[in-house]
Amino acid sequence: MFVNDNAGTNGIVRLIVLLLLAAITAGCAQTPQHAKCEQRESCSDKDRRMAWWREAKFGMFIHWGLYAVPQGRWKGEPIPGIGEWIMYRAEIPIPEYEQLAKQFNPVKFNADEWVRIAKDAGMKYITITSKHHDGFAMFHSKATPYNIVDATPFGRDPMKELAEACRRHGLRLCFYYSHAQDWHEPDAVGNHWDFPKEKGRKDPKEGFDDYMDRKALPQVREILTQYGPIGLIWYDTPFRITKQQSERFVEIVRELQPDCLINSRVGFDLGDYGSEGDNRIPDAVRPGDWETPATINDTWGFKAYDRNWKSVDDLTFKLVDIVSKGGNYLLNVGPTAEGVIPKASVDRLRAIGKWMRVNGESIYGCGPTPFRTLIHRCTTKPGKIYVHVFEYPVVDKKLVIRYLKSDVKKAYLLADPWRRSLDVIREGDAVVIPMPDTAPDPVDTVVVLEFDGQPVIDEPASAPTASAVAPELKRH
Ligand code: JFZ
Repeated sequence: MFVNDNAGTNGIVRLIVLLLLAAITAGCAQTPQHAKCEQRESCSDKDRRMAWWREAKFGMFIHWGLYAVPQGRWKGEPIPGIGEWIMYRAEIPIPEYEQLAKQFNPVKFNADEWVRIAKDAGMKYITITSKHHDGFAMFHSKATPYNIVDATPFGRDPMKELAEACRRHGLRLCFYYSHAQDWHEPDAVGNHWDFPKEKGRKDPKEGFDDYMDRKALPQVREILTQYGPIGLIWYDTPFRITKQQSERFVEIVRELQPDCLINSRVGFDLGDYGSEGDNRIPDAVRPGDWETPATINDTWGFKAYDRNWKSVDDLTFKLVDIVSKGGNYLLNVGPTAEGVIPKASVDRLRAIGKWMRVNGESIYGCGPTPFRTLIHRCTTKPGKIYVHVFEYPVVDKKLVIRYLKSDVKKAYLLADPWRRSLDVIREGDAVVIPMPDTAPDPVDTVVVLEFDGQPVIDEPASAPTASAVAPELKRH
């Protein structure tokens, strides 16, 4: 049909506007995580700041402090609960707990070794406790002498050594800082055994602003100025603080290191990304930027008698499960008071690293599964689906991927260095791939499906739910 000039011009203008809009939206939506962009800043600012973290996917959490000295026991008695809470659980008076500093001499601490352990596991960042709830600074602080350089025979600043080692090995260093709870301070939150007025209180803490001005903010300033660029500040347990107080903890980071990320536990939903409840993995894909902080056994800080180490299978499954749902995995180790990461942890991290060196492509920078049904855990890159096969042998030596409408251009195993094409058979709504007799990877064999453009998924509303069809969920 012949279109008159005017309409044609309008049409072209409209088309250009639409294309521009589409391009802008596509730019922002490249990763679906743009959803939480704050109104104050443009989407691209947030995306730019988040980029390294979205790529990294896997980080090391380290809980290390004076609590590693008693390692879960006080006066000969095992204290239940997580190791770094021993002061609280055993209601240890401040003067007694302070004595631990005199015994803290981690002569075996070697920053390069720790960073290498993280790097060999395939982790891209390290988040370490610069100050936990016990109030003891694991870095050189001028705000209070209650810090590792001034109060221990060790006399070194491990955060400085870690910062240098991270720079050498190309990892990002990030700091945990307990901003609200500080059991060493009468004006902070938490210590009700030395300061009985604290017991049972629910209202915002009187005097908290003084503690902030005297200790917390000066120390956050120190960790943001003494150690070079910091990847993120991991605040925790924002109990009984006001929105204004949370905002000041945000502002100081923005002022000193505008690119430094902040986790949601700063309070009042002011962070850049969400930290899930500890050790919790959502049931389904969760939009936005989030991470699961989790321990490798049942404690964060070292406890001598906690030997409930998760298996390599379990840890690898959790990593894939989290990435397939759109999150990051922040996996914790608790070094000893000598400065050693327990061998059981190192062994497991090394095994994950072995898997990551072959299969890291299916983790780093990956988006979540395109499927609503989690029959297989899948991760994605543009034009690619990585199908993770934990259950081997697959049924009838075949991998069946249902509800896949698009045709697969090429399928291959990440475990195959030659990336030889696998047969792909179309059977109704499913794609069927005959698999080798024995598992190419005993932990998780990754099958890559390549497509022309983005794959189209067609899942009927009646498709079975995740729990009904994911045997690996039951296994772990
Ligand atoms: C906190 C700390 O109290 C703990 O010692 C450790 O550092 C951990 C990583 O974080 O504990 C929490 C905080 C939040 C939740 C659970 C435990 N939560 O939201 O479920």
